[in-house]
Amino acid sequence: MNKSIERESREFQRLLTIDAEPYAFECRIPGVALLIIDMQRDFLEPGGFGEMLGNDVSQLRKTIEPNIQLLAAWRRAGLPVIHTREGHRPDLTDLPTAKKIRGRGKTTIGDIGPMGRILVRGEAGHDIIPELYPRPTEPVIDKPGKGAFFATDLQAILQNRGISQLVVTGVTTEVCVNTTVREANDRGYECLVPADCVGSYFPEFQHMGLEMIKAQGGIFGWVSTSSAVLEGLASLPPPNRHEPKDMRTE
Ligand code: C5J
Repeated sequence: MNKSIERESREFQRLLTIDAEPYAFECRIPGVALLIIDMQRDFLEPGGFGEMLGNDVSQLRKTIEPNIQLLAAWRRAGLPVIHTREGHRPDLTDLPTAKKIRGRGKTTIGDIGPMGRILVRGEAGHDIIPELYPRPTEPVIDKPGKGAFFATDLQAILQNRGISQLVVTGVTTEVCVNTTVREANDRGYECLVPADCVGSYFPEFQHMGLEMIKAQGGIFGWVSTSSAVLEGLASLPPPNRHEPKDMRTE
C-alpha cells in the first residue's frame, strides 16, 4: 500500500457503498476523484478526426449526457475532478515515430485535420468538448500516451491530494480508459468505471473492455452505472464540501 493510500484510508470521513460488479464498491470519501478521460472534440464531434477516420461518433456521444449528470453531482458533492487530454507538443518532440506512422494513414497526428492540427495541444480539436469543459480549479492532465500516468504528473497530484480511489469515465473504453485503469490498478488505486459514461466506436470492444475490468473478481477494477454512483452521492449529507481548498470546483 503506498503512503497516500495508507494515510487516506486512516483519514476517510465517510464510506459510500456503490452498487457495482463484481461486488459493491466502497467509496472512501473524500479520497476519491472523478477522472474524465479524453472527452476531446476530435474524438467526439461530427467533423472531427475520429469521424474523418470513418468512426461512428454517435457511439461516443451517448456518453456525454451521463457524464454531464455525473460531473454535476460530483461537483455539487465538492469532490475532486481531474480531466485528461491525449495530445502532443506543437513541435512533436514527444511523439514517438511509431505512433506517428501507425495506421499508415494519409493524415496522421500533427498534420492539419478538420479542427486544426491533429492531437496537438492548443488546437481546437484537441480541446475538451464544451459540455464537459473543466473549471479553472480542475486539473487537466495533458498526456502523450494512452494511459494517464505515462509521462504525466497525475500520480503526484493524486498522492498530494490523498486520493486512493478513482471513478474513471471517458473515451475510449478499450484504449485510453482501459490503459489508465490498468496503470492505476498497478499503482494501488481502486477504480470504478460507470459503463454508460465510457464509450467505444466499436460496440464489441465496449462490451469486452468492461468485461475485462471486472473479470476474475475485479482483476483490475469495478464496473457500475452512472445512476448507481448518483444514488450513492445523493446519500451524502449536505453540505458536502470535502475537497482540499485548492481543488474546489465552484
Ligand atoms: C485513442 C483514446 N483511442 N482516448 N485514444 O487513440 O482512447
